[in-house]
Amino acid sequence: MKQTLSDLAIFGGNPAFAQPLYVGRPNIGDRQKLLERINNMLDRRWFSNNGPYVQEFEQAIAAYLGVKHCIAICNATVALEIAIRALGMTGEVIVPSFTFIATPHSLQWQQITPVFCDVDPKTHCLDPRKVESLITPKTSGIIGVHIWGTPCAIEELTEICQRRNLRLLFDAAHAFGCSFGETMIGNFGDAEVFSFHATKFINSFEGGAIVTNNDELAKKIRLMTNFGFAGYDEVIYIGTNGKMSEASAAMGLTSLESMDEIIAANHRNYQTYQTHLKDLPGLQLFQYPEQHRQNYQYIVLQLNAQLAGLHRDELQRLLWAEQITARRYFYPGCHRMEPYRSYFPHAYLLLPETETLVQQTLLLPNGTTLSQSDVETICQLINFIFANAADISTRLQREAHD
Ligand code: T4K
Repeated sequence: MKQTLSDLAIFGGNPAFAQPLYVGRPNIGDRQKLLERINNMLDRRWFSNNGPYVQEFEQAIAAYLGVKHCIAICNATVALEIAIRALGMTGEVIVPSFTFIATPHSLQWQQITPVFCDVDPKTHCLDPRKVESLITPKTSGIIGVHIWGTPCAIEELTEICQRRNLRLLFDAAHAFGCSFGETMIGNFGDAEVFSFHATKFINSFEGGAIVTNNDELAKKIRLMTNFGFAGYDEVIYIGTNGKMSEASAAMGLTSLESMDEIIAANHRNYQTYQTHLKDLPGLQLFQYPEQHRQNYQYIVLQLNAQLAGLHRDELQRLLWAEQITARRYFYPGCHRMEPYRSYFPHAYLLLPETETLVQQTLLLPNGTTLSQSDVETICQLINFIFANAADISTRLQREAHD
């Protein structure tokens, strides 16, 4: 418990934690079950190319989501690239800039121009009211991102795409286990893409999946994922190698079996953060909408420096010194990263809400590796920092000048 400013690690005190706490610490699930699966895989000597674990993983996901087709992929970035290509997107595609760089890169990688659209400050997702003015004769589609697992404006984007004859893909990298009302994410647009990267609440070390209810599209995606092979020695399509390995699927299956416990841990931590971080000036904890199912993976703070008396970056430095590696997702915004900042140096003018969010958001650790007492310690620390915000900020600035 910190009593004076000198107790803060940044000013020479002992860090609150002996070991670093991370945003995106992997959940493992039942270790024995995983090792058993890996052993079976070794015995079978079948490591990739649509092996039994990959098939089981795909079936489990499709059944859980109530979706017709699931194609497991080596990661979500390649999954996005394949889905974009299979959907025939070309020219320009509208995307948010407030997302992980993989979203626009998956377009630019195949010479399609990502056109950045601003987000709704409440949901942090694409603002459908700002989408239509960005549509040009070159626009072939929209990629909505369910950021933090919150469904983006699915109905509005679907209506726009139907009316303007555009393809609609959802980057659901954050949204496995989440719903839009009663319907699971995975059932919307032309297709949706999940990530099972190590840092996601359900992980397959590296991994992703494309899900769709469109039979033709699913067939095309399967071919594209395996070089276009329709059988031995028969290639009927342009393709790449997007296959998931058996080891990844073994981890994915094991992770799926622990999904309820992982969500319960995330939810419990989220509620504890909620209880202890309310009423702090200038600080908001992102509220998950009650009407949808959530995985509660991301603990997203939004800090208004003027009201708090402390900038988000100062809070991040203070927390890192205490071994809490809070992350500034998605700073500085894709439009301010290369190659986009060179291509569109004035993009920020159309992205005021994104510009605010990238300056204000800070993510805190969550997941099964975090105990209740860890969360309470983090919250006590943040409360102490806020109670002394002005003094801390002054001292940080003075020390920076010394
Ligand atoms: N679309 C969206 C909206 C996404 O957020 C992402 C990925 C994608 C698409 C693409 O999905 P994938 O192609 O990756 O399947 C991390 C993840 O690598 C990335 O998957 C994720 N989003 C993004 C939000 O976060 P970085 O660059 O921040 O990773 P890194 O190495 O800094 O690690 C994040 C944290 O996790 C650190 O605090 C350390 C901890 N960590 C990480 C790994 C890999 C561990 O404790 N153990 C580990 O094994 O991107």
